[in-house]
Amino acid sequence: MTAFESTDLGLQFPPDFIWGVATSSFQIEGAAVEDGKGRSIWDSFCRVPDAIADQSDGDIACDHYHRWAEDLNLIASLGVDAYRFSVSWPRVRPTGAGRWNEKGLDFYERLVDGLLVRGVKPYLTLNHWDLPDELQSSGGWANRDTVHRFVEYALGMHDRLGDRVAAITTHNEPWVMAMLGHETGVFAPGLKDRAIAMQVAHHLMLSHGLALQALRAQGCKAKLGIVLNLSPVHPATDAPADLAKAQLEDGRLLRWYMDPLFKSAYPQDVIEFLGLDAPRIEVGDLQAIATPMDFLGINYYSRSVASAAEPWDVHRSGREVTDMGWEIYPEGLTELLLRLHQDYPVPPLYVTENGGAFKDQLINGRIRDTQRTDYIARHIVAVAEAMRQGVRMEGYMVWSLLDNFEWASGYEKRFGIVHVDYASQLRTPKDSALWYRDFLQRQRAQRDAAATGA
Ligand code: GCO
Repeated sequence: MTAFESTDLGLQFPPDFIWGVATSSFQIEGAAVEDGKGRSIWDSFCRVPDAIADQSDGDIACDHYHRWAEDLNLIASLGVDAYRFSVSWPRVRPTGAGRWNEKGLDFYERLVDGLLVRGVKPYLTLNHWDLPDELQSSGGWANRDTVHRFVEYALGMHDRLGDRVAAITTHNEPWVMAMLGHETGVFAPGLKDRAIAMQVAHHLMLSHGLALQALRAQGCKAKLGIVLNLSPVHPATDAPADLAKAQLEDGRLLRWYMDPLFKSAYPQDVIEFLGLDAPRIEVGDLQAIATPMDFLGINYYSRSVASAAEPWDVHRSGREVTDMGWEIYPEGLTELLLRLHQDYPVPPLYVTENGGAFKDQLINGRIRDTQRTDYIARHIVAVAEAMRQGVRMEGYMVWSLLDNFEWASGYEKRFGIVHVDYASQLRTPKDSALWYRDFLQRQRAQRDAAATGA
């Protein structure tokens, strides 16, 4: 038995702390060309030979577009407070400009209303990577016009759902879209050009700020924020070259996004490193990016280790790694949250994603995924430790509700707390889901007992 087979971590979170589960549109919805949906850059990228490890695509995925009601029942059965999902931009506005697609909008209306009747708060993300393909043909995020198309999209979704969602996130992980999509090219749209990648990063941040301003001008009541993937970057050794590498990586991963959001400036050391690859910035852009937010979401999976000579071998630390080959390093989450709290005037923080891929075995209808439970529990403890040291935290969400399309890894990596049999689309809650449910039940019971003074 692992330390966390018990549901009592000896922790009591504040009564209004938000517990949730997260997914994203492209990874679960399927129905790639149904009801008027346009193609996204991920639909196209999946057709590039060898772009996806198992040569799969998002055409069916978890078939959530049709099974949404069953999935909402699953979510409700876990007893979570919130569900973080994303809207597929090309489903609601097929070419990213011009005509809106009523059937696509209806789907998200059903989803949001379905959450509300089940007592679950909708946390809506506008951009979890599936940009309309049509916009990519005119340069995608590298084209400044896309910034304005995004603001229109944000306003359109606000018109439809702004009165019912608890929170709106502009972008999920701008670093991933910019760097993996445009510098290393392992994600859609698959470009390999640093200057383009940095311009994309800037336009993503600019569109975030302008969307916030436009939404507020419309009287938006939902909380507004952005989600960043962040990690502490540790030098492999104390050698000056490793220290310098760690400093630069920290600049490119964390400060490149946090500094403009909270200090209205890009980090000077990174600008110098980029030289001619630095983005074009217009007057007023940095002020727009620094528009105040109601929350900041952090996606945390592992730490990062910088090594100047050769790539860091993750097995050197002797720690367990997940099926993604990511080192399990929960104390890195405490370290990261404390650092954000100390270095920046942050709004309340959420862990908007945290979880692990492991090799699950379905035996007699049961998945004993103790490693995943252990992973989640240890990271919840890490959040509690940050809070004990003074960090303002508002919520924690598990990635992911369902096994799903794990981008370039296809369906080979399973992050769900609920198992999906892709042939039959049967959902089976894993032991980690049952643990999470019981943990939340216990939190609520303690909360109620405290409230009645029992
Ligand atoms: C992410 C993505 C998820 C991934 C998860 C695991 O935001 O990086 O939101 O889509 O599936 O991070 O790699």
